[in-house]
Amino acid sequence: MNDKAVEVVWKALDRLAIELPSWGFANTGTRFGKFIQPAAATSIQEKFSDAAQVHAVTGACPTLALHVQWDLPNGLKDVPEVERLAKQFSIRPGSINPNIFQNQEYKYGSVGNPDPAIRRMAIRHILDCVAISEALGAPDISPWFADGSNYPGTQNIRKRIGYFEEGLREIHAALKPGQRLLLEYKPFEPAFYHTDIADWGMALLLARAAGPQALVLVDTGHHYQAQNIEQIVAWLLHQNMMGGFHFNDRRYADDDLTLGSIDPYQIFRIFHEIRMFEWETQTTADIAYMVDQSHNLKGKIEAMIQTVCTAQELYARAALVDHGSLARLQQECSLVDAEETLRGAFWQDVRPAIQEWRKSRRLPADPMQAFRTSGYLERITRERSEKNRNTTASYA
Ligand code: RM4
Ligand code: MN
Ligand code: MN
Repeated sequence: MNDKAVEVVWKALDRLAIELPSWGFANTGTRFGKFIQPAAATSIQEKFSDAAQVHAVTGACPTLALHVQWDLPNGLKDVPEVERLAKQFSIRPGSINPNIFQNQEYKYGSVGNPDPAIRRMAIRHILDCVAISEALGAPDISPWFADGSNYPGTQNIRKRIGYFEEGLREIHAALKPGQRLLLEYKPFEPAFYHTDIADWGMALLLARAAGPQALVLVDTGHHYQAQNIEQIVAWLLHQNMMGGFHFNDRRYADDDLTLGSIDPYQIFRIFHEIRMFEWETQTTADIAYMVDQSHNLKGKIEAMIQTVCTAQELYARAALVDHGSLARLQQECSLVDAEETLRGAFWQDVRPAIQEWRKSRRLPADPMQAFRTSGYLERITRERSEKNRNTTASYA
């Protein structure tokens, strides 16, 4: 790789910040049971501590996404504790994730529930999240709605659209300047017949109905098979509606696997759309790059390091696309040469350039190796295994 290419890679890496999910460090499971890891985080303090380890070896993860019900069970009252941990571990609180899917009340939905009292409960919770976001100076609130129905004819789909428009408008009215409401879509699970916000179009229309500070969040695992995700990203960029990502990979459903493990070219193509947009418009897209993975067999921290390094590699490769010549080749409809321009960047081995970047930033050249030799995993395994042994693994 020539010096110019190395410079492009370095510049790209300097810009890429990736947010880690607090829940990605805790024990998670499948629909059939949990497989408990002795080193999994059992408290918000341990989640901050683990995130700090990932940041220490990668230098790319300054923020931690928080799930309010799991991480701030007492809501606003827990803000000082979160601030204390943020300071202690030098990790800032990231996006604030409401939980409108776990309480018994939400059996038939939250903001789309036919019962006005339950809709009120859900809206109130999200309004609390807006206040928490403000108090923490963490401007993004990213709700994911499990709302939907499981059998045809059992719910009035249009009425529920109305409930969402109304509820989201009220939530948007509480936003302060700079705060953003990122609406995540998902076509299935837990609802299997209809999901109230099933795809990017529904998320976009609801965001528009809510107000200008509402944008769309793309979780890479939340699509139908074979859907062209980079085209969705291109549309959202074109509409100025691209708010953020939840990165993970999937083979079948919402598998939450580590990024790029199944299809790295897909993630590369997404990054390419963003870089091409930025090159054409000479702007920087204000996108929150967040990880949402919770695979239960790989070690939590190692899985996170793997995802962050993969994101860096694929982002660096996307940065290597020669936008000027690609634009010309597209204009000329030189199909093979245009495609080869893209593929040529994809097949570059950027790892040596990334290693040099890491060294120049006083980071370990090999983050995984650095983590493995740090002794951290052995220490937390000793400290946490007793607590984790007492965790329920069964859903029965
Ligand atoms: C959903 C979605 C949300 C995440 C929950 C736990 O599938 O991806 O972002 O918060 O899972
Ligand atoms: Mn998600
Ligand atoms: Mn998901």
